[in-house]
Amino acid sequence: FPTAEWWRTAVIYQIYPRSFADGNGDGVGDLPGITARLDHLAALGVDAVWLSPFYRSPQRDAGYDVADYRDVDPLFGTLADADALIARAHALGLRVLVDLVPNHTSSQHAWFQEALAAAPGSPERARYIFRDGRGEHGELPPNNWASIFGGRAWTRVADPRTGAQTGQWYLHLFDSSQPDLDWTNPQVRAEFEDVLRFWLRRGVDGFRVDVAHGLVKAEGLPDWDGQVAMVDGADPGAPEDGATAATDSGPMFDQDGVHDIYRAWRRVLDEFDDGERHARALVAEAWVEPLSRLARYVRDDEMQQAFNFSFLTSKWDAAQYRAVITESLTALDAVGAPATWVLSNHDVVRHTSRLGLAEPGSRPNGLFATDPQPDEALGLRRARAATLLMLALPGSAYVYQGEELGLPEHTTLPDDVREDPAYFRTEHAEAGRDGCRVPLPWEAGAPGFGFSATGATWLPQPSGWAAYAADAQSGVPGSTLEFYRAALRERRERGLGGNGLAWVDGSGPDVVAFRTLGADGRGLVVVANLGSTATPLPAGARVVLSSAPLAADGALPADTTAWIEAERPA
Ligand code: TEU
Repeated sequence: FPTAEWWRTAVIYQIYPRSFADGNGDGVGDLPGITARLDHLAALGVDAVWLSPFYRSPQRDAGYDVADYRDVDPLFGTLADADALIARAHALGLRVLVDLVPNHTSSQHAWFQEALAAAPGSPERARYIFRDGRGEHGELPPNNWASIFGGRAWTRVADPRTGAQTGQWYLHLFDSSQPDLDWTNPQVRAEFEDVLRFWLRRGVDGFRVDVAHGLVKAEGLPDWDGQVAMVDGADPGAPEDGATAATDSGPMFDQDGVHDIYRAWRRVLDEFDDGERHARALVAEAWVEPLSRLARYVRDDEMQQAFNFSFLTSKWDAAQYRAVITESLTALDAVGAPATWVLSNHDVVRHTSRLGLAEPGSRPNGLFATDPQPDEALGLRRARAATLLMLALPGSAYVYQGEELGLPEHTTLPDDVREDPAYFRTEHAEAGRDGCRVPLPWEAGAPGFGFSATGATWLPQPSGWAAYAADAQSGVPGSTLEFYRAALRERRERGLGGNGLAWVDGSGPDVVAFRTLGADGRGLVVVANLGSTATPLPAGARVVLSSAPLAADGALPADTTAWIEAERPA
C-alpha cells in the first residue's frame, strides 16, 4: 500500500452486496460470494472497494435500514465472513470502505423498539425525533415535511398506555421503517463513535457516510414548502449549463451543526492512523449545492472526500461537461480536497442507459417500461466515452459494480419483483432504483449467469445478458471489460488523477479537450467528442487508448474519447 493520502487519486469500486455474487445459492449476494470474486477487482485494477450496507436489517430499504450496526445480516453472512473479506481484500492490495447509515436506524433497531414502548418525553424517545401532532387531538403531523421516498415524513405511533393510535409522531426522511435519529442527543453521538471504532478495529479503511447532509435538522423543525429531490429528477431551477445535480435542500438538510459531528468522527479515525496505512477516510454522500457548500464537508479536520454527483444530471453536451469539471475542480481545490467523479451508483439509472436517452440528464431516479426506451448501443458508446474522460480527470473516481461490463439498466422489471420503497411510496410515480440493482452476470453459459450456484437471482436478469457476462468479455479485445482494465492500468502506470489539468482549446464546441500530467510527467491529452460528427486529432498524435475505434482517416468519431500522447505546445 502507498502510505500517502491514498483517497486523493483512488478508483473506488462500489459493491452492492445483494447483487454482486452469491456464495450460498439463495439468490441474494453475500459476503463469501464477494470474497470469492475479489480477484476480479484486483485484475480490474481498482484501488479500493466500498460495500453498501450488509448489517443486520429487515431489508425494507435494501439494508439502508440498519437494526444492528455491529453485526452482519444472516442474509449476507457473519462477522467472521466480514473479517475474511477484509483480510482477502487487503492481501490483494484493495482497501475496504464500509457504508455507515447514521441519519436513521431501522424501526427494528432495539432503540426504536424501546422508544415505542416508552412514554413521550422519555430518554428512550429522545434518541429519535418524536413530536406531538398538531390539531385538536394531535391528529395532524407536526410539520409539513415530505419523505424523499414519497408521502409524508411523519408516522403516528400508538399511545403506549392505551395501545390506541393516538400517540406522538416520529420523523422519517425516508421510509416509515427508517426513523430519523436525533443528533443533538449526546447518546446518539457516543454510540456512532463507538460503531466507527468497532469497524476500524476490524480493519476497514474508511466509511461512506449515508445522507451525510441530513443528520442535523433546523431548530424548531419549521414547515417547508420547497420540493424534495427525488420527485422527478428534473431540477426546474437549474442553470442551462453547469452543475445541475438533483440536490436536497430545506430545513432538513445541510445545516451548519452537522460539521461538528464529522470533526468528532475525524478525531476517532485519527486514533487509528498507524502511520503505515495512513489515515482512514470518510466520504460524504451529500446531495448539496452549490459545490462550494459540498466542499464544506471536506476540510482538513473533517471528511477527506464528498461525492460529486454533477455528472448524473448532465446532458450529453461538451459545454456542460466543461462547466461541471471546472466548477468541481474550483470548489474542491479551494479547500485543498480531491475532486470526485461519479457516473453511476445504486440510486440512479446506469449511465449506459442514461446516456442512451433522448435527454440524458432528465431521469436520474429510475425508468419505467412505459418511458421511451434508451438506445442501448448509443448509451454504451457514450458510457465508455464518459468513463475514459472521467478516469483521466484529477481526483478520485467511483465505479459502480457492473459498469465495467457495460451493463444497462433493467427497464422492464415487472411490478411484483420490485422492492424499492421509492416505487411504492410514490404510488409508482417514481420508477425506483431496482433496475440498476440486478444481480451481475459472471458466466454466460450458467443458469442465472453464474451469479449463484443454483441459478437463483433475487431480481430477474434480462435474457440478453449472456453477452455482458464477465467470462464472455475477459480476454476479448475491444470488450468493455478489457477497455476498463486497460484504462485503469494506464491510469495507474501514468499516475493519472494526481495533478491538475490544462484545457486545450481549438477543437470546436462539441469537444472536451485537456492536457493532464501524470506523476512521472508522462502527460496525456484527453479528447472527448460529444458531438455528432468526427473531429480530427492533433497531427502526429499517438493514441494510447480510445473508447471506440478511430475512423479510417484517424479522426475521432462522434461519442468517443481518446487518450493521446501529443507534443507539448512550445
Ligand atoms: O441515498 C440518499 C438519497 O436518496 C437522497 O439523499 C437524495 O435526495 C436522492 O438520492 C437525490 O435524488 C442514500 C442511499 O444511497 C439510498 O440507497 C438510501 O435509500 C437512502 O440513503 C436512505 O438511507
